[in-house]
Amino acid sequence: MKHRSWAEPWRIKMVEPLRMTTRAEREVAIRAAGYNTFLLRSDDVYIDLLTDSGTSAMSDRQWAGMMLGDEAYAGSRNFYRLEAAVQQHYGFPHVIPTHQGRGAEHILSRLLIADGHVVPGNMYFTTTRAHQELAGGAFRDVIIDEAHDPTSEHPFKGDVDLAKLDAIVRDVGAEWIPYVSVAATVNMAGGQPISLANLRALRAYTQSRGIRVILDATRAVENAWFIQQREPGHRSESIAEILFAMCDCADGATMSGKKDSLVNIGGWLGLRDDSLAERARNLVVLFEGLHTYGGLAGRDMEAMAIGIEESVQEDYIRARIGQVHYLGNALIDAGIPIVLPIGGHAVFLDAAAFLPHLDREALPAQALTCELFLESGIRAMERGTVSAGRDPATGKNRTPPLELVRLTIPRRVYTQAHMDVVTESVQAVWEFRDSIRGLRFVSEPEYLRFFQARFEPLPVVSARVAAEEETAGAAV
Ligand code: PM9
Repeated sequence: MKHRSWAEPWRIKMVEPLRMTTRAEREVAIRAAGYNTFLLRSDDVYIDLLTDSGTSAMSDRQWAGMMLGDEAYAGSRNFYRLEAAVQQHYGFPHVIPTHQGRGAEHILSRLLIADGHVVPGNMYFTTTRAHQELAGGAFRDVIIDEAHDPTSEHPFKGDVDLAKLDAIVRDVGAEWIPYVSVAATVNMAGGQPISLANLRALRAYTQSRGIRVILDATRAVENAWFIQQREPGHRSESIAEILFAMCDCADGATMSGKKDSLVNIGGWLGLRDDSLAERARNLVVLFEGLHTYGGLAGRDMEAMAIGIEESVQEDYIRARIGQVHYLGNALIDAGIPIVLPIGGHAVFLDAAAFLPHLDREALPAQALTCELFLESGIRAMERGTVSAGRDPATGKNRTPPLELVRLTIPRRVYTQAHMDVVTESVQAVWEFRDSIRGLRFVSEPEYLRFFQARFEPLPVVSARVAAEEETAGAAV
């Protein structure tokens, strides 16, 4: 036998029934949602692959921990449990809880970014960049070129291109760079990891120029698994050891515990610098809550402390990534274009290759999420033109090279049979892909438009076809 199974190291103790719907019901639902899967009611969804954020199934130990919540306003014992778990596994001496990841991003951005600052990073993330911009900064992408190519099989597409970073440092000056924002894994690139060698090289480069490194540790445990499996010299190291070594390359970290840490709510900001941490503790009181709860109940902090311990267990992470790769490999076998290599938390359909008859203005990835929902009640998320939003300086649409649909796998929630249904559904949509129409905006909110924008189907298959028809009509 070549491969041992990735089967889960847990069994199911409680189930949550799902509602099966008809196509007619789904047509009504998606129209009412303005063709935006974020605006669907979850009761209308069969398999929910919108996000892996806050959608994990907690363990019996975590649920038991919820009963140990110390709901004191100040100094809850659960805060000290969380603080100790973060210190042990992530290594940051100062731990400031927040209600979720963007709470930590908000505090950090207010603390470090001023007007005119430039924040280089290994590809943008929506909420992270929004907070950098709100604080007066401008994000600059320094990820390696391979990350923008869905067909490149580079094992560490999350790596920072140090030459690109150096060009920015020389251009604007190190004093205008509050920190380098480095994500592990890189969500918008397809859940792609950064190598430890690259993180260490980045650390050496930035240290010599007095620039901080801030890690987005949201899926750093999943990143550690890729380092263990793919990067020479790390096979015999534990996930916990690799995670600690990764964090050792950073001055601080923002964390959404809703992903790696297997909880439904929670996050934290980790820092090394004493005086910076003191200022962060003061700011958090304004926006989240006292620095020993940061917007969380005591029971939430307890669940996160236990989730951190569970997340670094080798059997858990092997099964977690194993399930994502099971789905990805099935789609590859079916000839569906997906982002390669398969990432850590999701399989990303390459909507540009799936629907080549649609130009980018026809929002192919958004259109594909709707077709998948209509076909079988599977909810996915657009990660392309709509998510990229507008440039705040010019007001123009950003045009990311990647136009993707994310099939995000919640942790410990769905079975292998659910993954098979997903594969069959994507295959069914693939069969009639040529007839899929594009979408256009009906309304667009100012911030993070992908969450709340509304759309309508284009009258013809795509804007390009419409233009061609018009030209042909004029010529007659
Ligand atoms: N990520 C996701 O679905 C949830 C909201 S955006 C659609 O992927 C990274 C890498 C994230 C992330 C959230 C946050 C923010 C920061 N960094 O959602 O505020 O993937 O806890 O975290 C989402 P919160």
